[in-house]
Amino acid sequence: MQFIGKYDPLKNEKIQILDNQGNIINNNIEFDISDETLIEAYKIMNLSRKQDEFQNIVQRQGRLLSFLSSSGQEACEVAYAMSMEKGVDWLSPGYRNNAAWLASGIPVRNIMLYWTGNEFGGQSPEGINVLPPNIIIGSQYSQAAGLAFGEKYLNKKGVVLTTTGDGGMSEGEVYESMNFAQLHNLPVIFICENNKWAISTPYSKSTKSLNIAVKAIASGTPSLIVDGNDFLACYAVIQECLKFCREGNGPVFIEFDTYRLGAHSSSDNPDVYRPKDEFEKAKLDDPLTRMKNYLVEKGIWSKKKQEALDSEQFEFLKTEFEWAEKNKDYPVSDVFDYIYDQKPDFLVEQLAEAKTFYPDNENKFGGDK
Ligand SMILES: Cc1ncc(C[n+]2csc(CCOP(=O)(O)OP(=O)(O)O)c2C)c(N)n1
Repeated sequence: MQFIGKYDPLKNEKIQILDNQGNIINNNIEFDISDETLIEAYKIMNLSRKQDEFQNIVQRQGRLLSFLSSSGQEACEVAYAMSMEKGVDWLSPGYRNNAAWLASGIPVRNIMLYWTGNEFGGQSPEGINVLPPNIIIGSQYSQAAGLAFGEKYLNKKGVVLTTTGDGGMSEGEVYESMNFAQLHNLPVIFICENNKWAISTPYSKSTKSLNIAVKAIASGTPSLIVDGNDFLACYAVIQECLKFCREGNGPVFIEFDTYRLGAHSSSDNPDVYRPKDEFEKAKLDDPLTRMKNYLVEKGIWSKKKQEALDSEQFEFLKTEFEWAEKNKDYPVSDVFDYIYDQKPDFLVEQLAEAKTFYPDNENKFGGDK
């Protein structure tokens, strides 16, 4: 182990390999990552950033209901999601995890469908163990602990990853989940993507804690702070944490120190609450620029490759969105069908009433079934 138990959150120690220019500044950390994996990771990071930009445009045209972007948080999200073993490990996400969804194999079209309001988009394809996006802050932590209990009880090998924001770390449920997971020695990686803002509440107004990672210590859970905009550091730490959990050592907590470069959601305007100089400073730490510089310096990326990638991904996003738009309608019964095994009377009545408003919707496609 080169991280767990070695870097002390009580001393505010943070794990970092690359500086914000993409230069290696910590030669003491060993990491094993192939050029192919680096390029694959960078392409997913770039796709997620482009998808955020694209979705912003179509949302403003009224063609998407709403969405929440991952801009700024791509490095840590791609690092943890691409490290999961497909069909074995699980992700219990929040709503701001576009880059993680892509890296875990969720098709772009499904994500877009979700943001058009079609619930089918929240279902993972066969073999991809990702729960639907969780809007209730903190509850994804409980679900992760429950899932991990199931994995252990059934003698399966899966590690469960879950993630919330800095604001989410003030929910009682996150402590309860860590306490439960530690008590039962469960294979869970609890993640906080500390992006410094909970809608318009700044980090300084949501906690007086020394940092977020120390909040795990009270439950007995080992914790680490990582530069969340440094893909190499995030990847190296995740590899160790997955191994730690697989070897039966119980849960671990990671605080990724990052920054939300976009708005909270497509309904939000951060210019009214976020200090301009803070935002300008944060842009200098952009994880994509850092990774690109590192790859160029390594001789495996170039301006030409970047241009080709940008236009290829833009075309791809357009095609995916055309599909999502064509398939966005769903039967009205979808809204009522997945809550109770036996619909209570009041829902039966509501469904009948809703059908009179949307008489043509029952045969709508509703996704790639
Ligand atoms: C239990 C609960 N309370 C309140 C909300 C309303 N809400 C939606 S997003 C948000 C802020 C969350 O901030 P943070 O956890 O830092 O995550 P971020 O959006 O920055 O990724 C709040 C309070 C909610 N969804 N769930």
